[in-house]
Formats: sequence, C-alpha cells, structure tokens
Amino acid sequence: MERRRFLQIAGGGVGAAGAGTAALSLWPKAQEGPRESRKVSTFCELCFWKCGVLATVEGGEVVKLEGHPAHPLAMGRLCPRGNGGTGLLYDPDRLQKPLIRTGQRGEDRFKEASWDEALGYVAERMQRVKAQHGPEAMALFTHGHGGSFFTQLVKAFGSPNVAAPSYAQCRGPREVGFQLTFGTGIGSPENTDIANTRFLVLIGSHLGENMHNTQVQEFAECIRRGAKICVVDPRYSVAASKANWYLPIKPGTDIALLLAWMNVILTEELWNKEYVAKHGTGLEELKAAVKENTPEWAAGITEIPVETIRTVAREMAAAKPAVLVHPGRHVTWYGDDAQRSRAIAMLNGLMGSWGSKGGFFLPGGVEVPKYPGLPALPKPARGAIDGAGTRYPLADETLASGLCDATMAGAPYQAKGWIVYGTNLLQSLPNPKQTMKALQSLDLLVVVDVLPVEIAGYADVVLPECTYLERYDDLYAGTFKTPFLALRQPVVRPMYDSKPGWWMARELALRLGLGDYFPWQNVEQYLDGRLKAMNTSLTAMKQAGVAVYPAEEGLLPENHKFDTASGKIEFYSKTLAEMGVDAVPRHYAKPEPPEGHFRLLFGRSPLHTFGRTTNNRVLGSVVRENEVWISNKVAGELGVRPNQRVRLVNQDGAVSAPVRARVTNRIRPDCVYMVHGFGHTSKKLRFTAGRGASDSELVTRVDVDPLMGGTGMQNNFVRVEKEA
Ligand SMILES: Nc1nc2c(c(=O)[nH]1)N[C@H]1C(S)=C(S)[C@@H](COP(=O)(O)OP(=O)(O)OC[C@H]3O[C@@H](n4cnc5c(=O)[nH]c(N)nc54)[C@H](O)[C@@H]3O)O[C@H]1N2
Ligand SMILES: Nc1nc2c(c(=O)[nH]1)N[C@H]1C(S)=C(S)[C@@H](COP(=O)(O)OP(=O)(O)OC[C@H]3O[C@@H](n4cnc5c(=O)[nH]c(N)nc54)[C@H](O)[C@@H]3O)O[C@H]1N2
Ligand code: SF4
Ligand SMILES: [Mo]
Repeated sequence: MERRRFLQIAGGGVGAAGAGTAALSLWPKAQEGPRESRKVSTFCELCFWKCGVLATVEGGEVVKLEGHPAHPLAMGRLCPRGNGGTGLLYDPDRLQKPLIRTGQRGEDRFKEASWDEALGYVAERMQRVKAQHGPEAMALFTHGHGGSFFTQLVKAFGSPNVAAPSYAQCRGPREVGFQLTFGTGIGSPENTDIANTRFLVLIGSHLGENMHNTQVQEFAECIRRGAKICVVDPRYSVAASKANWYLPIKPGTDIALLLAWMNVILTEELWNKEYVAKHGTGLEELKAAVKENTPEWAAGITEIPVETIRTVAREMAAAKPAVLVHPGRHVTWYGDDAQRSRAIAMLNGLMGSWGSKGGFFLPGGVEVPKYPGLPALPKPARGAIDGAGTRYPLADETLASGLCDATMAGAPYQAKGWIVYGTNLLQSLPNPKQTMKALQSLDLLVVVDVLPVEIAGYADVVLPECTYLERYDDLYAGTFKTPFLALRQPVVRPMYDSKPGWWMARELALRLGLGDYFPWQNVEQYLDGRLKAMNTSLTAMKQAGVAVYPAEEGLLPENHKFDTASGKIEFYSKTLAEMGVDAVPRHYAKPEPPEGHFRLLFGRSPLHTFGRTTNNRVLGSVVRENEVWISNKVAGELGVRPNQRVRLVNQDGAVSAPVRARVTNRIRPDCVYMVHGFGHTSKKLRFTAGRGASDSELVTRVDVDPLMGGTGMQNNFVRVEKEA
C-alpha cells in the first residue's frame, strides 16, 4: 500500500491536487439552491493522452471533471491535470476576441476585430503569400487533437509543410529506433503492457511525474503484482522511489549501459533463444559488436557498479519474455537518441518482449472511413522544406525545428507564412532567440490558441479558440489494448467570442475557394457522416462518449513478418550499414560540463503540462513555480541555501529568470534539474508571468540527430549565480 500512495490518481474528482481543488474555486457560484445537473461525456486535452471525461454541469457551469468509466485510457480516472480542466475553461486571462496586430511584430499590441475582419485578413494574406512564393510557402505548426481541420486546410491550400514539436523535440528518435529494429514505431498511446510486466526498466521515463494516466495506473498495478523495477536516472525520481534497483547513471551514458546489458545477456547465454531464432536476424554480428562492452567497461563510463550492471541483466533475463525496457517518450537528449532508442529496442528483442504479454502488445485499432465525398488533396508542387527524408534520411514525420531552420535560411525555398495552432513555439523549440528571428522574417503569422502565450504576442492575427470543453473536434480512434472510438463534444457553450478550430478552418477554406475540402455545413454533419459509416451515429456517441471494440490479444503470430528490410527483428541493421553509420549502436562520449558548470536536465511536474497549464489557477495554486534541483554537495560548495533564489547562466551567456533552489541529495552533483513550462514572459498570463524559470531559454546548444533530425537539448551547461 505504501508503495502505491504516490500514484493515487483521482477516482472521484480529486487529484494529487488533493482536497484542495474544491476550496480553490476561483469563480462565483451562479446561484444557491438545487440546480439542474447533467453529465456530458467528452475527452481531455490538458495533455495529449486524451482520456475520456465525464463532466458534471450544474446551472450552466462545469463543476466537476472525472474519468469516464468505459474509456480504456481513463479507466474511470483522470490525472490531477485532467481534474483541473475547469481552471482552463474559467481562466480569466483567456483570449476572448480575434486580434489584429497594431504594433511592431513582437510588441504584443493589437486591436480587437470581428471574426469576419480577422478571417478576411488572414485569407487575403495567404493568397498574397501564394501569389508571391507559391502555396508551399505557407507552413502549419500544430499540436493537439483540434489541429486536424487546420491540417486539412493547409494541405488543401497545397503545402506539404505541416509539423508538430512532438516529433523532432520529443518522441521522433524512439519511433526511428524501433522502426529500424521491429519495423514498427511505438506511437501514442505507447503499446506497452506495463500492467502485466514482470520486469520494468525505466530509462529516464519518470512515470509518476510524467503523468500519462493509463501508464501511471498500470505502473501502480505492476508494483501491486510484484514486478521488479529498475530505474536509471541521474535524479532520484518518484519512479526511482518504487524501484528494486536505482541506477544514478552519469547523464549521457545510457548507450554504454545498454550495450553492457546486452554483453552479459549474450556471453551468459541468457537471451530468449527460441524467439530470437524464429524472429531475429544479425545476432552473430551483434555478439561480435558488443564483445568488448563488458560491465567492467561500462562501469567506468556510467559510474554504475559492475555487479549492479550484471545482476540487473540476469534478473531481467530471468523474467523474459514479460520484460519491458520502456522506450520513453521525450527522448531528444543528446543527438544520438535514435541509436539509444535502437539499443533499447534491441534489448527488448533479445528478451522476446515484442508481442509478448508483459512486454509490447501489437496494437489493435479501428479504421474510421473519411467523410464521404471528400476530394483527394492536391499534390504539392514542391516537397517539404524541413529536411525529413532528405537531410535527415530516416525522419518519417515533418520536423518542426527543420521548418523553423529553413524559414530562417530561406532554403530550400522561402516559407513566408506560418499558422501556429496549439503550440507555443517560443517554449517548445530550442533556442527561442533563433525562433524569434524566423518569426521576424515572415509575411504572415497567425496564432490559434486559447491563451495569450508568448508566440501570440508576435502574431499578425490571433484567433481565439474555445477550449476542449466548449467544442466538437474530429473523432479519436484509439489504438490500445482495447481499441476504441471517442467523441469530443461541447460540455458548455463557448465563452466570450471564441470559436472552435473546425469552424475557423472551414471559414478560411470558403474564403480561399477551398470549400470542396469542407463539403459539410457544420461539424455535426461531418461527424455524423463519419459515424454512420461505423454503424453508429452522432446521437448515440453523444450519449456514450466512447465506443469500445473487442480487445485483441496483441501477441506475436508464429510466422510474423516484421516490416523491416529483412522481415525480421534486426539486431544488425543493413539499412544503417548502407548509410555508412553504426549498424549496431556504439557509445560515444558526450561533452563534459566546463569547470563550475552543471549539465541542465529537465522533466515534468505531475500537476502541469509544459507551459500550457501554469496559468491554470486550479493547478497553479498547487504548484506555482518551478525550482532548480541542486545537489547538497554543490549547494554546500557554492553556499546556496534551500529556497534561495538563483539564476542559471549557460555556456553561451543565456541567463535564466530567478528560480528557487531545491537543495537535495536526490540528484547527482554533475547536473541540475528543472521542470519545463515555467518562466512565462507574456504579461497577459497574469497568474504565471514571471514565476519560475524557463529551461528553453537555456537551450541554446542543440545536437541534431543525424539520422532523423531530433534536437538533442541536454548538452547545455549552466553555472549557478546567487541572487542578492
Ligand atoms: N505531468 C505531466 N506528464 C507528462 C507531460 C507533462 O507535461 N506533464 N508531458 C508528456 C509528454 S509530451 C512527454 S514526451 C513525456 C516526457 O516524459 P518522459 O518520457 O518520462 O521523459 P523526459 O521528460 O525526457 O524524462 C525526464 C527524466 O529523465 C531523466 N534524465 C535526464 N537525463 C538523463 C540521462 O542522460 N539518462 C537517463 N537515464 N535519464 C535522464 C531526468 O532526470 C528525468 O527524471 O511526459 C508526458 N507526461
Ligand atoms: N526546453 C524544452 N523544450 C521542450 C520540452 C522540454 O521538456 N524542454 N519538451 C518537448 C516535448 S516532449 C513536447 S511534446 C513539446 C510540446 O510543445 P507544445 O505542444 O508547444 O507545448 P506547450 O508549450 O504547452 O504549448 C501548447 C499550446 O497550446 C495551447 N492550447 C492549449 N489548449 C488548446 C486548445 O484547445 N486549442 C488551441 N488552439 N490551443 C491550445 C496552449 O495555450 C499553449 O500555448 O515541447 C518540446 N520542447
Ligand atoms: S493524462 Fe491527465 S491531462 Fe492527459 S489526457 Fe489524461 S487526464 Fe488529461
Ligand atoms: Mo512530448
């Protein structure tokens, strides 16, 4: 029981935010006495996991959000952030009306406009970009479920340049590492069978702080069932406190550890022989490649004792195939991340965990036909400018950072217009000063958001979207253990003069002569059209919120053909060999922090999603600012006291805002750590502006993964300056 306490995810509307949330109500109750009460099903957008929600509405006010009992990702519960969604809905700082810029770009001065004026302006400027530079010169950055209609718009316009920061700044390297090995990426939600695993290895994945609901619930479940857990992290994370083995690894050396584990497993003949013989190829080459990578070799690099490395490898192998070396999600760390992810994939392959219970299930899914009569999208005359598939040969999604770089360079061709939907690029792309330069080179910047975040301050036009609790979005067909189809629908009417994304995209399409790509009058008609093809209807889905399809076993069939070049699990990659790069991952030393400097690491707060929740009064009242974790030893040497304010100064002279020191023995002395998403500078975010510091501003050095363009952001070094 003790071990489970931290993982408590709310079953009845109260999260780790605790009993506090009710008392934190920041908006007036409409009236006294009994009020009409109803429950509406929808799904969450406080992060990208998309858990099913049941919202209670009383007298037109959303009073409670809880987990949808039938939704496979929620299982009746939401994480604390999901429970706090009303803090976004009733955020007094929300964008309320369309805005057109009046000051210089970046001055954050606007006049209010009508929708007709704002959309007319955007359409006119888009046509001008097209006339002068071609339709490909319009780019879309989009993150979040609501962006799909803007994707349709920009593709219909004729541009291939559509990107999300969730690839090159997040999970891209993992997808490539697993594709090279198993022929399939991991995707979202991850196809990890955490609940049934007997041995879980977490390499930096800080479950419990990383609050993806289903994973955290399954983590608690595997602990309850007695799974063994090994956590590898330079910081003693919440997950580490549940581990049988905690390995405080020297940052940047995980590939050495993974190679040493494979070395032990191969020399002691502990791999899953039957499985590998049936499904694998390249085992002999792997054996030869890792021959020298003994635990003794790795101990000197990773600073993990030889015996620990060996013991964990043996214990892991004893649990095979119900072993899960978790692939992680935010893996853009050092620039060799696709290779580290591949090493993780290979270790899983040796254990036989792909397609095994307690390992990775083969995800099932439902196919939702397109809306009937939708015309095919035009083929863009020119390819995308981001470098995916060209400069970065293995990237299979568009690179947000690549779009930004190409915009600045004006090559391979000019991008002159950006639409930015639901992503605050000034926090999510590395090196915000560079991003600002790219913004200044544009002829048109449109920002579609719910809050006046930093990037909105640079826009020519700001389009205020209503929140996920006030709108329909496209359907969500989830691939999980139990495949499902979920509906987002308005719980209450949009506040202010905000509008849903589908409406904005369609209105723009009509003004651009692209109405054929939106051949429906309203989103209800669109959704009903798609749902009819699934033998259900909008009326039925509004009632149920989610349709659940029969669970699939997800186990590997006898003669499974993997989607790799060889049709097998590749322990040696000919694809990589032909590219002239390591066919088996190798360890390369990373740059070391200069004297007096520490490696800057970052992660998540269980109460926040990046910078998108820090202005949320419900969540922000519980965790209001971030802290910088500094080891006792270092703090002692520098004379930094607990809670003292410090500034971080990086190797290029970038200086952070003042941030409180958390002096702790839970972190190695060679690094410091902070939660991403604080340090907002937009004064219009009245609750969070000026609170805490932004890691993004300290990420001026980026090590780009040569295989796929992921932006490794953890080779930045900071010194600690005390505030007076
Ligand atoms: N509450 C909450 N949950 C979230 C999110 C959120 O914003 N808030 N965001 C979601 C998203 S989009 C993502 S991508 C995930 C990200 O979450 P994860 O996939 O878990 O990944 P990271 O954020 O990179 O992991 C940070 C951890 O890695 C450790 N670490 C740093 N460097 C190293 C290293 O060199 N080696 C090892 N072994 N460990 C290292 C850090 O100390 C920290 O504990 O979280 C998701 N879940
Ligand atoms: N330095 C640094 N950079 C990082 C990371 C890090 O840890 N450190 N993490 C990386 C990772 S893992 C990821 S996934 C990315 C995430 O990067 P982003 O997706 O850009 O995350 P946020 O910065 O939170 O920006 C989300 C934006 O969406 C807006 N928004 C919220 N709800 C809605 C809505 O319903 N409609 C619209 N239109 N807008 C909405 C919010 O107000 C906010 O402006 O960042 C990456 N970049
Ligand atoms: S994990 Fe939490 S924030 Fe993310 S969708 Fe689920 S409930 Fe919402
Ligand atoms: Mo992410």
